[in-house]
Formats: sequence, structure tokens, C-alpha cells
Amino acid sequence: SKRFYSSAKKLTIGLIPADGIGKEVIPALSSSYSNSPNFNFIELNAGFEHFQKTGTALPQETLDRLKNECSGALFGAVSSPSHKVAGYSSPIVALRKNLDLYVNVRPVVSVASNKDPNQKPIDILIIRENTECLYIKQERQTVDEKTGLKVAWADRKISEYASRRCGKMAFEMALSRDKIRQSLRLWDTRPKVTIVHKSNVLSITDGLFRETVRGVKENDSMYDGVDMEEQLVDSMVYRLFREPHVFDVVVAPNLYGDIISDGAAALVGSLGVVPSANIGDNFVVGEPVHGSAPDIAGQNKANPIAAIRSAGLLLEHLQLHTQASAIYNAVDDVLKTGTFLTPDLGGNSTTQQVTDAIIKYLPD
Ligand code: GGG
Repeated sequence: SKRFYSSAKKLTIGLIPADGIGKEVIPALSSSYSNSPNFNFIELNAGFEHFQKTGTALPQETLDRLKNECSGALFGAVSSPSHKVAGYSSPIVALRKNLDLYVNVRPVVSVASNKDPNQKPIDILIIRENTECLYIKQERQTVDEKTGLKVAWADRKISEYASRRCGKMAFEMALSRDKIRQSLRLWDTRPKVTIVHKSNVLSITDGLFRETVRGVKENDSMYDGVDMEEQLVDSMVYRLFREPHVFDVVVAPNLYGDIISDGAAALVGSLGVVPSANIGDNFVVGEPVHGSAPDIAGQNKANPIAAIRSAGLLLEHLQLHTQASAIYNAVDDVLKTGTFLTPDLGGNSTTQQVTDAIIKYLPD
């Protein structure tokens, strides 16, 4: 079998397929590398389906094994129900919190198309704050005294601490992207961070996010070479559709980051090709941006590319840059060739066929 890694040390990677197509896209790649001399994969439980079987969505054993045995992990997708289920809480939100994976980075990149070579390339890195905002899930319901009708409430938390470390990650990544572009002579524009907020309406919460991220640059001369701009979230959506090529690094509170990255995925073909990595100071979990897609689950037609690119992000974060690039290039080769595409990209190939095609492009 092909060797993913040249590192002498064998790395243990936790695989958490979770629900729906997560169970197809995560094993697709790892099974092809089951004999790798450089990797151990251990499969771990989590998800709504696991909750239905056992009453637990994120078992303590999964957390313990991640912390004690793994260098990193890959998470598939989760199907939390849209209504409240007693005792259930989203395992991915809990995992991010438990391992303090405080940002979710989502690269949205177009692959040069043979059909339209004049299209301006899109290369955006969305940095989503991953621990707070409305996702603290402090919701409650009351009854309005006058009308007797229900009222639902949700608290939203934005802290200086979380906004600052998220902002710092954005500026650091803008610098390192610039370094790579300069070394490859790819780009002639300055690196830029766009801060997304709605502080014209939510001046206390979004105002704090905006001010804190601005402060990261204003208080550190290391970031003098990085431009900074701001965008209200509604006009950010408009600009993303009109001129996506002008964005470099985009940083946003949790909910806005979640929404704009799904939207941005439409600009590069499909949600099925956009990866992410949940990053903390001590751990990283790769995770495709797409959800569990119950409508196509079990049919071998899910696009494995987002999961495979997420494995690339995981390797990149573990400093295995050559191996990460090999994955990105193999995926790009398959997309450019256009022979093996899943239905979301207009083809009729299966999950396994696309995976096999990508593996063929990886160096031996
Ligand atoms: N891989 C991303 C994913 O699973 N997205 C769906 C999601 O985040 N759902 C939240 C949940 O089901 O708890």
C-alpha cells in the first residue's frame, strides 16, 4: 500500500465517522491505508445514532482515547435532530469545547477549470470562532404574560479572550499564507484579514469581537504587513457572491462563520469539497464542512473530497507539509481531469471510485 507519511514515528489518528455519510467518507480513505507503516487508526464512537443506541452522544472513552492515545483525529458528520431530545447534546460542539479546539479553519479554494480558464481563482481561508457565540446553547422558553404565547430566548456569549485568540490565529495564518505565496511566486497582493460582524446592530457583542480582533493587529507590529478590513455580515454574503476572489483570510464569530462558509462552498463546486480543521493549542480534528446528508447516506455517492482534504489539513497541522501537499495535489488532479466526479459535481462516480482515483495520483 502507498505510504502517506515519511515520518519515522508512527502516529495514532482517531477516526470518528459519527452519522450518515460520515460513516462512508471517513473509512473511504483510511481503509486504503490500513497497512501504512506510519499510521495507526483507531475508530471511536460518537453521534446521534450512537446516542440512540446507548444514551450517550460523546462517550467518555472517546474523549479519553483521543487525549491519551491520539496525535489528532478526523470527524465525519453528525445528524443532530432539529427538535429537543431529552439527554442529547451535539457531540461535535461538545468535542470542540472539551478539547478546547478554539478555531475552525475552512479553506475555500477553486481548482483551475479547463472549461473556463479566465475565471479568477478563489482562495479564501475562513476562520470561525469555535467555542462561543450562540453555540453556548443557553436557550430557554417563557410565556408572554400579555399574549399567553410562547417566547424563546438564547444567550449569546462573545468574550475578549476567545475573540483575541481567534483574531491572533487569523493574522498568523495571513502571514503564513503570504510566506507560501511569496516562495511560490503565486501572488502579488498583500495579505489581508477581513473581520465579519454586525456591530451596527449588536454593538455590545459583535462590537467586542470587532474591537478585540482589530486590537490584535493594532497592538502588534508583527502584523504591520497584513491589511485589515471589516465587513458587516450581510454585505459580506453579497460580496462573497459578487467578488469572492478579493478575500484572503476572513474571521468571524461562530454562527456567522458557520453560515458564510457553507455559502462560500457553493462558489467552488460543492459542500462536498470543502474541508475544515478544528484547531486548539494541543490538538487538531479534521472535519469535512458538510453534514451527515441523510438523503444520500448508505448509497456510496457521497463526495469523499472534503474528508480527504480534511486529512490534508490534519497533516499540515502536524507539520507533515510534504504529505499534506501530496494529498491536495492528488485531489486537484482528479478534479481537473474531471473523469471521476460524484453526483454533487455533476458526475456519477461512487465514493470509492473517487477515493481510488485520488490514491492513484498520490506518490508511491
Ligand atoms: N461535519 C460537519 C457537520 O457534521 N455538520 C453538521 C453539524 O454541525 N451539525 C451540528 C449537529 O448536528 O450537532
